[in-house]
Amino acid sequence: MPPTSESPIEFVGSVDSTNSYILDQLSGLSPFHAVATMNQTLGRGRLGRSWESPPDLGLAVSVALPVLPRVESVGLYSLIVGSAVLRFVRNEGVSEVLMKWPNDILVRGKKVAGILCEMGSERIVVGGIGLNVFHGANELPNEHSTSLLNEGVRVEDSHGFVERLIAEMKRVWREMEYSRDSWSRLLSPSVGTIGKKVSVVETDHSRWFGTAESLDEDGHLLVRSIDDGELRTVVAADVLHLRQ
Ligand code: BT5
Repeated sequence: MPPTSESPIEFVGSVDSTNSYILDQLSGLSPFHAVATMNQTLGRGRLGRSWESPPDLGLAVSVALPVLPRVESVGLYSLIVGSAVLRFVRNEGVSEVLMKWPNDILVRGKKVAGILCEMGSERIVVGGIGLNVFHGANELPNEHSTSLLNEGVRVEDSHGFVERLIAEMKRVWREMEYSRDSWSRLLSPSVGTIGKKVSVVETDHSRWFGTAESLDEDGHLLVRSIDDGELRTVVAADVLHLRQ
């Protein structure tokens, strides 16, 4: 379906990666142009990992987001998109949902959505969202994942669903555009990791433990190590929430 000026959402039957699709045609896109599919065949995650969305079960959406005045780090964009997805999932009727730094939306500890932001051009950042929608309990990709259906939320109209998601992104974008507050104050309330005991798994697979205290102005996570009490800046590692 071609995009219209009021609602530039392109629904495609199948695509390798909605992020790659948007990145390939950046120059012709208006702000908030979105591409969505229920059949993404080569979904990408962070750090070279993959995102699975079996046909007709998982939704993949990417949005051409206008760059925000004070935001240069891709990590901040990921948290801003995450805060929109968090609100959206809550509004769709899921309780006990939180954002795990830096890009996971979890329901009762299980991943229902993942976010991958990539810088596109000087004016556009691509916000990619993979959301598990129609998976039954036996169709989930692993034991750490869940879906909206698995959480009791039945989506009736996929198009309306994507429209509501994009509307939430636009609302969050407006709020961020006009706010003069620090990023830490704006985004910390959405990051459920803050205040939790965590295990930090570095990209070389080494692991350490601590308590997540706050965010810095680039969206990095500040974690107080239990080894030496030092406040360390976590930039690109994975974080696991530990039982409190
Ligand atoms: C992410 O990466 O969670 C970001 C995923 C972003 C996917 C969207 S879909 C639209 C757009 N187009 C793309 O090509 N990508 C974006 P990461 O934090 O690296 O997590 C990846 C890990 O999550 C995998 O290694 C698996 O362990 C797990 N995983 C894969 N598919 C999953 C799923 N459907 N549900 C839950 N976990 C999944």
